[in-house]
Amino acid sequence: MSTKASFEAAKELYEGFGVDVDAALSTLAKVSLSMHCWQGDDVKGFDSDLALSGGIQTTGNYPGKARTPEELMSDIDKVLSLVPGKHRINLHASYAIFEDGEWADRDAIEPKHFKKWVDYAKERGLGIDFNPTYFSHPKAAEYTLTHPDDEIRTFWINHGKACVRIAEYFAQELGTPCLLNVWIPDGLKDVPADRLGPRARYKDSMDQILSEPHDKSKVLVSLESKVFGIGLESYTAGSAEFTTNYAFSKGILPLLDNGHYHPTEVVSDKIASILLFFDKFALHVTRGVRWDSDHVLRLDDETKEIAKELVSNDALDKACIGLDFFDASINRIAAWVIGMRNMQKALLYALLTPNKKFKELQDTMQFTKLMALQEELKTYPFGAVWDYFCEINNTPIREEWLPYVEAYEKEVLSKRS
Ligand code: RNT
Ligand code: ZN
Repeated sequence: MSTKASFEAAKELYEGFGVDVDAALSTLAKVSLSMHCWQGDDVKGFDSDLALSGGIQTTGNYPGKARTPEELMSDIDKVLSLVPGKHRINLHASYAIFEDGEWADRDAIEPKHFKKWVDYAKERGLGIDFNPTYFSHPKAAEYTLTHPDDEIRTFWINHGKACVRIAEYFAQELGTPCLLNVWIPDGLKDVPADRLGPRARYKDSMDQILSEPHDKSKVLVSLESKVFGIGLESYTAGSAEFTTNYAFSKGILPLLDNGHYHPTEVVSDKIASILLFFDKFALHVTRGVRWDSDHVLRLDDETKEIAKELVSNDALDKACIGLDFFDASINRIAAWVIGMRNMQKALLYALLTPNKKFKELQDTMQFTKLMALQEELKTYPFGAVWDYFCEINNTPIREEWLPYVEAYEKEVLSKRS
């Protein structure tokens, strides 16, 4: 049976269940995901040869990682050709591109160091999101925006300000707002003597960064929380309470990374509360396995539940959906493609749910019917609708994307040493 014929049959079933399938497809086509550049090179960047620091860790040494901007751009192209829809790329400051022996430290980077990225994005019609890089740097050996030494703290404040200017440049050049997400690793391995001091300094540092003039409709600043990092198990200055309260008080966005909470806490349950108090917020969708391991996103229950919260609460316009994982143990292009397609599948799955009808069942306390229908919906022919979405968006259906990655590995990746 053709993809179209299977789709038509599936559509009939979903419509019988009260789902508008055409609306689901057109809504999904409009969702741009922000694809993190750092899956391509194990979060290495181009501004130094230092090992990854900040309590985060990539594991594995699958061959073929991108070593240059050209390689990374070519890899991103390959991924985007295998993912339906139009997306955005998410860069870190450490991916500045210096030419002719030039180099600038993090506090002195300028828009011109990202011109090649802008050219790249313009040619492809992509938006760019951005992140200051508060790790993998000699001055980030201990603390950054919470540093007790004013000189070092000022260096990192200036880095944040430089990034505000660069984010505005991206937004201006590309005609789409740039999400500028601040995450710092600052914390302690062992029981703190002072929990307040570092947080007070973090607050002051953020105030100073935000005082850098910028157009708030173009630069959307977000603050990402975390519960712990490797070697920073006992205390993280940027905890969930710190970042959410700070974001609320300053009118910036909170960013929720679903690897950054206690293991039984779920971001899917936090979204509704965020929605009641913020106009916009950001997500790093990832998969933590026992810890903030940043495994490749699978189509698992929590990913589906996050998507359901976004869709059923009409929040697709309010959420900046970014991905954040870095797996060096498998083909990195495949890792990206799997994660991106899974986020889209989760959204489609949510869009193919009669959310309004289910809410009504909840409100009228028809819990038996609700459970029965929720469970039956799980075996509806979702795959036929997903395949059709891929087909009409000119991307391979089902596992047909994999041979393209295998060919790219043979022709391109295997030649990188
Ligand atoms: C780290 C945070 C942060 C980073 C990236 C590289 O725990 O999740 O978002 O993963 O900025
Ligand atoms: Zn993150």
